Amino acid sequence: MQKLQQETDRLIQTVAREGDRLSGTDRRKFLRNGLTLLGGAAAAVTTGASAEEPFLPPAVPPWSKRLGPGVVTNPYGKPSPHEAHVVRRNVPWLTADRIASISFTPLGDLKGIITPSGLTFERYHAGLPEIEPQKHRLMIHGMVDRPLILSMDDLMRFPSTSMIRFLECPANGGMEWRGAQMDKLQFTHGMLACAEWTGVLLSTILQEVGVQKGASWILAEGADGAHMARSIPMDKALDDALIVYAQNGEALRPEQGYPVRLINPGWEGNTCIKWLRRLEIGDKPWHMREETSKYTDLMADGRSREFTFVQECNSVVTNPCPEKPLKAKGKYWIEGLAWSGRGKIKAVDVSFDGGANWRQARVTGLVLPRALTRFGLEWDWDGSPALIQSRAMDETGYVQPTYAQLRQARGTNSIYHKNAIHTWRLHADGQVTNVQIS
Ligand SMILES: Nc1nc2c(c(=O)[nH]1)N[C@H]1C(S)=C(S)[C@@H](COP(=O)(O)O)O[C@H]1N2
Ligand SMILES: [Mo]
Repeated sequence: MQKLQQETDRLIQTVAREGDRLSGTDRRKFLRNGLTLLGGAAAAVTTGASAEEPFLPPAVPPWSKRLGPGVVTNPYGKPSPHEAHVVRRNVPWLTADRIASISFTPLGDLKGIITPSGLTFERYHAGLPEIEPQKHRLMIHGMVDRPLILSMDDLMRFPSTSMIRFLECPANGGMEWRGAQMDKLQFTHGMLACAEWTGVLLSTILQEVGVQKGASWILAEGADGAHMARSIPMDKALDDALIVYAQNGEALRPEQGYPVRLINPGWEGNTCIKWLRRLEIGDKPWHMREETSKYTDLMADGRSREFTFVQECNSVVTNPCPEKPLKAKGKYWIEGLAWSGRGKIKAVDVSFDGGANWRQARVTGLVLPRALTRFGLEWDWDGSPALIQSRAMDETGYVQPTYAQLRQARGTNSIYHKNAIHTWRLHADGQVTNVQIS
């Protein structure tokens, strides 16, 4: 940093000095050519003549010499074309086809804690249904006094609330149970997003229909071809489950369940039924396909755990990562994301030697319960190889386990709920690869 500052100061002084000496055409020529007089590397960074060369001030780039297009060129704004690489991606070999598949959030390119709606991972069991909102209805029935069928307009008349919460598929990182399989952060941790969700608390709707005595579970069912359905305990319904119609300030995107979905904050993304059409109130769980053959945890002794709803405390370093290698030795802001389905993140430690030594990172920005939380710390890279890890602790005191601890508790049959401490190997050339060290 200091070196860069000194170099910049020197260049600016030289420009001022040389510029003063010249006048008229000479001066203009000098400014146009920027610092070419300095020769060598400095000259290469001044003219912008080739694709990689910056326009070092005071050289004036072409975009400062003309008018740009006016307002409403993009009636709905899009990212800069230079950010075209920041997109959702899928892994073709992971699923048999794209209809029942998953795409991943590009975590390495994101800042702060909010995932842009258009980059939120997608998970479909039967593709993306095209729903006409004026024809869509949400039915609430079963053990209730006053069953209801709500239109979207009806739903919007109930008191509305917003919360920033993460959404994570419990299969996130599931491929890593078998060793370090995925080559990018996008694929090791990208079944993850965080948004401001707006809608009506499920408890508000339950009050309206009048839940009968003895009711203890709710079935939420989607309007997609899969009719995906999950049983939700009444406690969660009365706590913070939200019937959501908006994400990050605008209507839900079709991919995320337009026009209405369920969000169970901090719980398996799978329980957050999209394209929500039916809520049935009952006195026991339904044991649907997605809670028996899938979304259970097969333990070492052959038994399966059902209804493991909570997404436990987890974290990952997002810079550096395989997509964001380091360019040269020197100072960096090492950062990442931490989250816990049980509440707020309390602390995050970072190791550069595979867990032998730990440094406490700074938790930055908003710290919200069941939300992605940013952490970061300064690190002076001396150019030698490193094993970079992060280890998060949530407000309940739970600490993210090592792979050895996780496998000891859970065996190796699992797919879901992998939250072990992750390791990036930083190589001497700055490249980063995915490794597992116990
Ligand atoms: N109706 C319906 N709801 C669904 C799904 C689905 O296929 N159909 N997929 C579930 C799964 S497995 C996950 S992880 C989340 C993903 O939400 P997202 O696609 O908005 O990221 O939605 C859940 N809700
Ligand atoms: Mo999922």
